[in-house]
Amino acid sequence: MSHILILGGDGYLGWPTAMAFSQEGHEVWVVDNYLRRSLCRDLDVEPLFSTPNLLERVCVWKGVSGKDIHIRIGDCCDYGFLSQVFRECRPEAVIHYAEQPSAPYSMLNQKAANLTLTNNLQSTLNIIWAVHEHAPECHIIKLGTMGEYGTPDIDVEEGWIEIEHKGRRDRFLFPRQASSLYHTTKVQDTDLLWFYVRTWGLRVTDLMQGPVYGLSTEETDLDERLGTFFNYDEIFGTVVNRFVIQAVAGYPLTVYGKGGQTRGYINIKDVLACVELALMSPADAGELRVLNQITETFTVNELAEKVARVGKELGHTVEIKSIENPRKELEEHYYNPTYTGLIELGLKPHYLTDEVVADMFETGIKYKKNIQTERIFRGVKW
Ligand code: USQ
Repeated sequence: MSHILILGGDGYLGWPTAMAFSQEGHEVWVVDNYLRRSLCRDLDVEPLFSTPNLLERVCVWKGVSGKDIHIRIGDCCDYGFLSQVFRECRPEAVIHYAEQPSAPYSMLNQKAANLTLTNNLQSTLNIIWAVHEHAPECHIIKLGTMGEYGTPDIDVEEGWIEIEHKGRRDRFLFPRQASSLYHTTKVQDTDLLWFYVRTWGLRVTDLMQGPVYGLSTEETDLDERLGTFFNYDEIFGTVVNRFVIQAVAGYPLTVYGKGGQTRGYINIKDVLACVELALMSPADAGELRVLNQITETFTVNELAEKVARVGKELGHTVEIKSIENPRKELEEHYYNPTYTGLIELGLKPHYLTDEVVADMFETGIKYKKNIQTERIFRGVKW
């Protein structure tokens, strides 16, 4: 049993992670400042169904599981607050989800850009310092993104690449070229972590995650009130989740541009499994371990076709509509990432089967009356 500190523990991934680790018998501490909730409120992009706040969530969890989760409401950018949490919790592992996670949000305007940059880098720097000062053996598990690599015309390696130059060889972080300010802050996070790994011998795992889909985990399924934050809007919703809700609402699936954009995807259940695998076999002191956290790749067109086919089988009328791409990204490109590290650690993937898509439809149908179609597309352009 470990002391685990989950930063950003109210979010789409944070809350399911907290329950999963609590269920495993770990002593779990959750920190959040409700940034995601307040941004959603300000932009009028509330999730598909409302979720209780952390105080209520931990009470429901206690009732369902008999287990305690400790919560602290505050901002990881406040070093005094974070230091206090580290002193109380004495974590053996810290899981860092405490970032502004949306590419479109980061490109909305100067204020949003500033918030994204400041929040993401300051929180990472504070975590590094808190580990250094209060828990130097603590394993930092950091949510990075596959978007750090971009879509280069060569195979994407798992974090590192050997380069031979003028007859000499060395190992470097794989070249990064992000396509939004949000993704750029993740590149900068990695640079910060790598600098302090070299300097102070920290132990760090950087999980390079692709877009996540789904909303069902073992623990969220125990009680409706334990559900996670599920966005379907353009700002905070990821593409598979959006397509399912669009199909339920009878809104043509919004394929951006040619739809040949290829990404690596992962089921929310596998996110929890990957974080647990990283926890169970920590990085060494002085190691920045990078794992590509995806289980299969799809083009946007393939995703739209899959959602449309399953939707039609379930009796929905589903249209696919290519719209002008609001983003600057390649719409047709080579993409061949390596993602063997987590499989070698023991990951047994849950793939995007028709059954999984059909289950997502079921939830969409249940909350259909809450879907507000004007939230689906606003055209945040860059
Ligand atoms: N897309 C569409 N139609 C839509 C929404 C998205 O065609 O209605 C396309 C996008 O243009 C993009 C792809 O689908 O090519 C994925 O977009 P997304 O919105 O699902 O994902 P993205 O903005 O890249 O960001 C998400 C998470 C982020 C995470 C990232 C992993 O919000 O936190 O880091 O996925 S990755 O994409 O590998 O960088």
